Amino acid sequence: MKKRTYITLFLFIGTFRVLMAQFPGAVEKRSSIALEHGAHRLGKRTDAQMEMWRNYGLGQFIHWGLYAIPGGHWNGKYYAGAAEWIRSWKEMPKDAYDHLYKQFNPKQFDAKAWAAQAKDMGARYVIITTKHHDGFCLWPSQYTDYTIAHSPYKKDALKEIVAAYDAVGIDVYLYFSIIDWHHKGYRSDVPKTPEEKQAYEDFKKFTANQLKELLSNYPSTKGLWFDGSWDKAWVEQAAFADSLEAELRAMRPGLIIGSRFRADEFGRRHFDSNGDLMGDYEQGWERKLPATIEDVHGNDWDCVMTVPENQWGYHSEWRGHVKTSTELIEMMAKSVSLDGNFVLNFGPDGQGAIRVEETKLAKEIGEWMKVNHEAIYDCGYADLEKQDWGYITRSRKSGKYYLIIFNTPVSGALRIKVASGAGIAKLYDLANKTTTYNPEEIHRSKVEGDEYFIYLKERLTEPKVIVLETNEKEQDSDVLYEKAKT
Ligand code: JFZ
Repeated sequence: MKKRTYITLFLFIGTFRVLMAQFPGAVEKRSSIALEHGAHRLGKRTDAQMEMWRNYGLGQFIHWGLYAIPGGHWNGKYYAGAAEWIRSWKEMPKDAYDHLYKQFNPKQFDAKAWAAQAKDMGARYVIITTKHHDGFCLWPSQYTDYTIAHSPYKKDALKEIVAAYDAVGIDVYLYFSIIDWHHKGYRSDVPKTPEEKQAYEDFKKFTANQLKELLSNYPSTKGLWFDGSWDKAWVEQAAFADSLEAELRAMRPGLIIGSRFRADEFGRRHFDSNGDLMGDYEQGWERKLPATIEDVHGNDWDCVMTVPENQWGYHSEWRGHVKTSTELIEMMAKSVSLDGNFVLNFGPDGQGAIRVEETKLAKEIGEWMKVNHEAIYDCGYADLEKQDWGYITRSRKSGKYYLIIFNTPVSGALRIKVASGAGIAKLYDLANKTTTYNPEEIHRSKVEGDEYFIYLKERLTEPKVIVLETNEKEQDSDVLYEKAKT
């Protein structure tokens, strides 16, 4: 290549990188292949229902099913996996598991108490397991007998849960596993013989029927949270899954479905062969968080999190690192600061009771949320330089910034860099609005005009929020929104 070509190329890449930097979440497209079953939309959804989802901040996950009865043990032996997977353990006789429904009679189950606790914690949406991998249905499905209707409990627990959460204003999303260990036609490997193929067709029809049944039985449902969609047999069903998704969306305009439902025609999951997200939000942040805004590629996303290492569904013996409420609050703050929602999992026991450890965490998170929810609800990525003392969120509605402080520096100086030329208008404690920091008194770096240092008088024992209002011209939320788009 000639020297001039090099220079042109260099300038071109330079310009491209500067342009990309304007859109922190933007991702370079890897290629552009014509896909029939890839992403059907580029960039975020802009409708009101998705905006509602985006603004939740905090959600609750509930894993509840037959696995709650053994609670991670069988015959006195401890199962080291996640408790809801116990059926797949060599020590667990399949037949014994498949008869557990005859014991499902949760005497302490009180949907209203669950909903009240979730409300008190500050959750604005709930994801509830309607059917996990074992295939047991928490609702009286007409397409199988393996349901709660045939348990001694008899009643429709899902209906009670949906009604209770609806009543307190928490939006309901239904978890549904494609994997179904109970259905005869279910396969993980691609079916080969004509008999197997026919059985799998029956399974597909059954899956579609159940999903339509759920949406028509529980019309207040805002979305579906899919799982167990990684098996080869299902990954091959790109065309079927794509048309089923379209049918479900047509049944309920505004329905929200994440990226863990279907693959494209080349077997790519979550992101299609062009690198574009399939579904309304990225559903791959499971028990982990993105490190930077670049990691989320300008998409909506949720993080689902367990308290210990060994349970989604109830495990009577928690092991591994058990997270504290402060750690969970930090994960929530980090999620929101990176434009995502944080969803904390609960695993009620076989009697339907939420264990005391989870109740305590919910209460502690709720106490913090009562004072500080403004920094979480309706907030997202702030587009200010990341600081080591914690996380910055910004209200999509008011444009206010929230400095959520977790680590007080030894120097006591909290650095903040506002948008160029913006200047600080107001700076005050969220918990105690009378504690204000006078911008004239806080040290302002002479080197860079937009850099400030706030000196805290106290050492923190819990995360604290400082509200920052700048002199930026009033931006409407569309402008804020545009910035995060790819
Ligand atoms: C799945 C289930 O197998 C599990 O029982 C639980 O319901 C959880 C919420 O979802 O487990 C997964 C799914 C995806 C990943 C990890 C565990 N993942 O993408 O890393």
